[in-house]
Amino acid sequence: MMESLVVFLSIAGLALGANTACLTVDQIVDMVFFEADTDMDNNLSMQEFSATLENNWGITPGGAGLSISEFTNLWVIHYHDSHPTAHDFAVNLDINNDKRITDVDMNMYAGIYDANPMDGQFSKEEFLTFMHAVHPDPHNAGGHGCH
Ligand SMILES: [Ca+2]
Ligand SMILES: [Ca+2]
Repeated sequence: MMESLVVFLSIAGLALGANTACLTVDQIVDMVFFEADTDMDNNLSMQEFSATLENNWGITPGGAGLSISEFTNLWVIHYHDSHPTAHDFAVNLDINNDKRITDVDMNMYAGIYDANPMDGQFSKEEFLTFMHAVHPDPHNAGGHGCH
């Protein structure tokens, strides 16, 4: 609990402290887990994943989800990527290519990346693999644009 709080505060400090502070993909994943891993077992159950999608992003089962630009704008506010980086991320997330980010996309990605083991939850390692694969950030730290 304390450890997560300290991680979060240091990340929040980074995010708020300076416009030039980029979050790495690893730091974004830490933030996602801080917000979404409500039982703090370092795994995102699909219930936890669905709850954060619904509460933070308005992505509900069977719902309309977000347009690419809506998702991009929300992502920039949350995680301080540059607009082009966030936009490319949104386009990659739209795996069924219907120009919307919906639970269909999220479920497809969960099906791909909940793989090691396939146990109905995202370990942090699985989520990192997912984010590194889908986020346009080159794999080196701080390598992407931010605002
Ligand atoms: Ca959990
Ligand atoms: Ca889609």
